[in-house]
Amino acid sequence: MSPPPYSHRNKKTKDLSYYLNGLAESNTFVLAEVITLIESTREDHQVLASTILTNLFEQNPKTESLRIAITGSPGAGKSTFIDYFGCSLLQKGHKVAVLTIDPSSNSSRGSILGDKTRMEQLSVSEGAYIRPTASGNLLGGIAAHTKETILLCEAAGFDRIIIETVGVGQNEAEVSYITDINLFILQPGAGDDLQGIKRGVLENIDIAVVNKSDGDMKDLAVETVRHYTQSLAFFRHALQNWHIPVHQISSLEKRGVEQILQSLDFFENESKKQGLFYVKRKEQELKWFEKQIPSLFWEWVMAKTSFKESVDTLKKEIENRQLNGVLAVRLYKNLIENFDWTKNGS
Ligand SMILES: Nc1nc2c(ncn2[C@@H]2O[C@H](COP(=O)(O)OP(=O)(O)OP(=O)(O)O)[C@@H](O)[C@H]2O)c(=O)[nH]1
Ligand SMILES: [Mg+2]
Repeated sequence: MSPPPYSHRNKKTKDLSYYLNGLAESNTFVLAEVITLIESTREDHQVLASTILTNLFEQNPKTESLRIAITGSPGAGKSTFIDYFGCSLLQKGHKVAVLTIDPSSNSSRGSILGDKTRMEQLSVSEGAYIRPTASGNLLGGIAAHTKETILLCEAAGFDRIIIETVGVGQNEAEVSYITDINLFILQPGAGDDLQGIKRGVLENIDIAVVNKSDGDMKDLAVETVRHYTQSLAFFRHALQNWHIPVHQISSLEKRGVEQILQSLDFFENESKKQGLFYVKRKEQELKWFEKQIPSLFWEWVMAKTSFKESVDTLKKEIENRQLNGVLAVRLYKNLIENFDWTKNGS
């Protein structure tokens, strides 16, 4: 998509209405610009980003979205699956945004290259938007600004938001703070030993997908589906009467996505009918807020130079064995209570 005509003017002339209109017109060039503002550490960018978000919040959302997490161990085929799955969603008339987090690179350049090769078809499709985020600024498995980026994509009219997470374990739980449904991708033979998969991971699975069911891995895939179906049957899902389905597909040969789309529709309708969808979204807002506080607070506190120096001194004394951890915590508490927080920037 090309930039709106007025973007060629001097950057300084870009005002709030430029960004809000661009989003309202589903302009992906403007969408990318706003996401960059949000990720920026410059204070003027942050002020503008806050104003944009506030305005978006005050407008009624255009579309009702579904936020989909794609989780699974490295190399399970998540990105290849998203290429196939995303194109199927486009065919059904959805607009698809994909937010990926690349563990291998801290520069977004590297990330973009990595994702373009795995999502070849989707990346050139009309109605799709792929945004890689380098894992430099992580909060668990998700980038600190992922939730804000979701809101922006929704404001730009994307109604299916797909988030590919990094790795396993902790991240599956993290991503459930910001998504409505979790598709867990596994490979044939994976998890023969289900004990090896952490409980936190299993608890967050809504739909399981055995990928790579092709070539000489087909038989093993059937076995893995059977194994998972049995094991997951013991799990009581928060959605009443939901038996976690285990689907068998090949993303490479583009076979099997129909059953997943059906499960997805059913899950969405049922969780809206039972109210779980809305309860979860409400809880997520609170959880997100609570999770951000410590790091934001720490950032603010450490920006006060003399406070930071005192903390550094305490650390140094612990290292030099002049102080132990227990005493240091007490001194730190004293420091907080007696510090003059009204002094600006000191
Ligand atoms: N045979 C076969 N190979 C697949 C299939 N899906 C993915 N692959 C291959 O598996 C490898 C990993 O695929 P990716 O899509 O990058 O996997 P990923 O889970 O996104 O990997 P990370 O993002 O690094 O965690 C690639 O070589 C793919 O070509 C499939 O359905 N069948
Ligand atoms: Mg990937």
